[in-house]
Amino acid sequence: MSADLAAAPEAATHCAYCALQCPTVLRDEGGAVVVRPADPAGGGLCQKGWTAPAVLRAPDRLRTPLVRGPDGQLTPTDWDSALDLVAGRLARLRGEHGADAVGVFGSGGLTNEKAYLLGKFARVALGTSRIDYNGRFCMSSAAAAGNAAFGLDRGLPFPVADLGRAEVILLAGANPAETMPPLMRHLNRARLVVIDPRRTRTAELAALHLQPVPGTDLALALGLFHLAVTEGLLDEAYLAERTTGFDEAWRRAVAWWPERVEGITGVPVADMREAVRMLAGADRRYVLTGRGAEQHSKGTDTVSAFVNLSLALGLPGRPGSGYGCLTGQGNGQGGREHGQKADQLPGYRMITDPAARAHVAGVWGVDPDTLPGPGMGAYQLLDSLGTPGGPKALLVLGSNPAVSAPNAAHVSRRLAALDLLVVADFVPSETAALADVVLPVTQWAEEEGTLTNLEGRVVRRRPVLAPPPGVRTDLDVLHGLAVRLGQPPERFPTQPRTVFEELRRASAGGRADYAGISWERLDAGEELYWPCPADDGGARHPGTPRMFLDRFAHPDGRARFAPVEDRDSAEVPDAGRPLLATTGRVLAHYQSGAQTRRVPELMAVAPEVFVEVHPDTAGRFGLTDGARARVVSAHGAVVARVRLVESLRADTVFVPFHFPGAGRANLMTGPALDPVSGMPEFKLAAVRVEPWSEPS
Ligand SMILES: Nc1nc2c(c(=O)[nH]1)N[C@H]1C(S)=C(S)[C@@H](COP(=O)(O)OP(=O)(O)OC[C@H]3O[C@@H](n4cnc5c(=O)[nH]c(N)nc54)[C@H](O)[C@@H]3O)O[C@H]1N2
Ligand SMILES: Nc1nc2c(c(=O)[nH]1)N[C@H]1C(S)=C(S)[C@@H](COP(=O)(O)OP(=O)(O)OC[C@H]3O[C@@H](n4cnc5c(=O)[nH]c(N)nc54)[C@H](O)[C@@H]3O)O[C@H]1N2
Ligand code: SF4
Ligand SMILES: [Mo]
Repeated sequence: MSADLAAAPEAATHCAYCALQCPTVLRDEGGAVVVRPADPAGGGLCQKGWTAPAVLRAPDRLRTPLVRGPDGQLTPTDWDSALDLVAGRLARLRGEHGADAVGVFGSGGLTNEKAYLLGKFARVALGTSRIDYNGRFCMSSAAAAGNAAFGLDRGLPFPVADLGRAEVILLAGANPAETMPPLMRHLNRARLVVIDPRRTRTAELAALHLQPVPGTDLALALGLFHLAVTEGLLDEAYLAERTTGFDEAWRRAVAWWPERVEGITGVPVADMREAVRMLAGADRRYVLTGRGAEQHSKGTDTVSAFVNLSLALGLPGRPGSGYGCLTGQGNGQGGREHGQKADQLPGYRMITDPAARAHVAGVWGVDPDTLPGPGMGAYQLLDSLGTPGGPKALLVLGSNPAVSAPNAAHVSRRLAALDLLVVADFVPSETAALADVVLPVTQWAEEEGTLTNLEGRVVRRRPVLAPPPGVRTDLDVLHGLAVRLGQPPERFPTQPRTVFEELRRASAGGRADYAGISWERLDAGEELYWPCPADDGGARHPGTPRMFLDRFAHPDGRARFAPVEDRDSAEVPDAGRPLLATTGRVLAHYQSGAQTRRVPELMAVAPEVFVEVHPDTAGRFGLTDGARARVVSAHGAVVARVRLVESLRADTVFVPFHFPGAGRANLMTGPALDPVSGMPEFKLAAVRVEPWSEPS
């Protein structure tokens, strides 16, 4: 067991869950962990943060490795037997079918150290190209659009606190009042423009709520851009000095005049005009996107269209204004920088770039030619499991794709078709339940490391509690497997700090440069945002809270407009499936619910899956408030309790995705992907809704 896990009775750390990474103080009170906000005046914690310690002592917490026995049951075993078995079978599959017969699925919930070591494990110990992670399902469309526009992808290229001084903020498809409640203290001074088909708690706080047909944000953003031009609201000096590509983008957008856009989106022209005038008329203003705009088969183009709008008004790279994406997972930002993404190496380097390969191979002490090439995105990876030529084994760390991946029935079948599914988790998730080997790991309050929050700031995770006997860290698991696969032990360190030191070197000179960030500096209370290059001639680099103030990260220093146009979504309603289903979150649950469904206080508030339906729609389809219904798409059906919501669009229904079994929202989502980012169409399925009663 790692020495770093010798825990202190009180520890300053951060929340277990989302990318806001609220600072907390944990106290071990005789084995019961009590959490409190480190900065109670500064926004506190949400319900999930307050109740997170319950998961540490979940009655079904995994405490011993499990191996599926001849009787088909998961049976307790010891660590050596479990690791010997996994390594032996991985080596055999690799020997028989080649390195790509083994796949790896990571997570934006993993610390920087875990994400880094997981990528290294895949490329070096396994030699496989088949690695990707759940961040593909999260902000990958915004990342693709951000890289194209700015030459670099940091979700918020400014501190969140800057939002507190904004006059106007446009939120496209984000519901922070439920998904990041403490963030609202930074948003409540601004006039908000909220774009959401539902009248969410965030929309209720808005000065202006645009309520489009789901999946039409691209048209809407084109319409807003069009109005910015035709109303004479362009920032001409900014366009000339700081951007390229306006003419081509405008040549496309010219066809998206407001009346046409109203016809597609249902948003009145007057409201569009009001939104653009509000944004253009203020000094300090932001355009922010969330998953509602991004999780579509045209998500990248949709974000690009919102970036175009923000560039037209001169916002990015200007103090007090900007564009940003509200990244979601605890390490949603760091998770995409250290090499667990199919096409990347640490430092946000591209795996196809010979110089990047040479640098990282040098740090790893291997020949660059032995590093595999790019793999495939998360959905393609899951879709290929157990197919001829596809991986026959999969190692999952930090994700529950049986619930959270799109086209869930199909994905569950693919997981079941594997020769070997290995899941490291601390609770028996729905994916762990399908596994051949389950490895019990530590949780946030029992381990140490770093995460990079939604504003690109690196925060320290610190332990307060010793893990239960029988439980190991993810780093220990990777070390144990790597050594059994013939790697030198020192190549896979188990001390997070040692891994971080290596990560600094591997990221040095890359786009996400952490070389100047040390645990000493973090522990001394410095707030360090990447890029933070190594000390330069003695002066410590201060990190980069605000990016792009002088130049964007493209070689010419300019931001690029993207020439985008609207197109149909993959899901189009028809007579048999006349409604549009969309999905998302509720305050009380986190993601696939594997953690929060184990917290009694949260289950009391949000016990089961529901489908929000407008009363008129309910009347049309014979649905009753509180009764159960089946939401049926071309891909599958979800059973959920009907909740009538007067403020919803009549053509739209909404299902949260936190629930298991027949209540999985992803039973109805399909396999369509964004062609650039590989993002699934999580936010749209053409459906019908019908009354349902339990078969007797
Ligand atoms: N309570 C809670 N908080 C969380 C999480 C959680 O699971 N639970 N997860 C974290 C993570 S990983 C993430 S990524 C973030 C996500 O944070 P958000 O992006 O705020 O969350 P979502 O609920 O997925 O989507 C936001 C809104 O998009 C709307 N929407 C649906 N379809 C469309 C559409 O076509 N267009 C537009 N404009 N809007 C649409 C939905 O109605 C929803 O209100 O939250 C983080 N915080
Ligand atoms: N329909 C629909 N589907 C969606 C979305 C949507 O809006 N609609 N949103 C998508 C988005 S944005 C996201 S981010 C994904 C998230 O969905 P998932 O990838 O399934 O994320 P979680 O539910 O957080 O799953 C994390 C699992 O890993 C475990 N875990 C947590 N931390 C660690 C760790 O450090 N190590 C290990 N080994 N295990 C750990 C948890 O116990 C849990 O079982 O869902 C996506 N799916
Ligand atoms: S907002 Fe996010 S980080 Fe803050 S307490 Fe809630 S879940 Fe935790
Ligand atoms: Mo996410």
